[in-house]
Amino acid sequence: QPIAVLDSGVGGLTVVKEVLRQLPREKVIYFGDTARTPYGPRPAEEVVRFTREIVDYLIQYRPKMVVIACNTATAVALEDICSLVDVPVVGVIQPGARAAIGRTQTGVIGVIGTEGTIRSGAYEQVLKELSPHIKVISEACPAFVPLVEKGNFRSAETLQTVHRELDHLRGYQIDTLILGCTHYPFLSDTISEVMGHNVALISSADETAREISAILHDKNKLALNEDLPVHQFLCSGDPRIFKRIAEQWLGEQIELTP
Ligand code: DGN
Repeated sequence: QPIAVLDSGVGGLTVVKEVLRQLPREKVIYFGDTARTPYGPRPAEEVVRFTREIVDYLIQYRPKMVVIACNTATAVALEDICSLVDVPVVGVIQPGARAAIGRTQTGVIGVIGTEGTIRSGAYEQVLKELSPHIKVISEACPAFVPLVEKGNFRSAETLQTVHRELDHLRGYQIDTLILGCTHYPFLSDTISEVMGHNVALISSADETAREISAILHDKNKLALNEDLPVHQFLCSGDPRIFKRIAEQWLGEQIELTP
């Protein structure tokens, strides 16, 4: 039984990469909605509808778990999807928030994400529930996802864009910055350069993979097969761009299901 992973585009591949590293025996089926990316600026109802459509589609592969590897969709659709399917559903917000609380010394946590994620206040709510005195500085960075979807991870344009969006965050005492969008780990070198290397970057991808591992372990659902699985990748937009970015990021050839 595979783990179903979905995102608005290539961002969820940051979660997949960590899952493959931490759980090499697990088979993944991935759906990137590259034809309708970005989700960030879309109204919440629309993101909920798209997420439902994708989960409805993926469920035919009989996954043992559904991972919403998109912060924007997690923020608005997690509860809805939990009531829709009868397998565990994992979002990307709780794991990153928990890791950030564990890491901060100054008590000031920065959160960057899409407009949809920041507007929802989901991180702020979870962080304050975990630790009421924490100070949260949130910032939407709408220019980042289009850069990543073009495969533009490290260039003068990327550096300039990251400076423009993040420079003013350096005035606060942020020592921990949550990359609250699964696309952002593609830019983490540049983000770290701009924020300063003493600011810890929390990737929701790494933390979510740990959570997936813990849930499968608890439920005794870890894959035990001897052979390494063949993963399946699907996208709704241009398959060539998706394949190029996926292979570059994952460091291996992938099969793209038409
Ligand atoms: N990867 C999605 C997220 O984590 O929010 C965002 C992508 C988008 O569509 N803007």
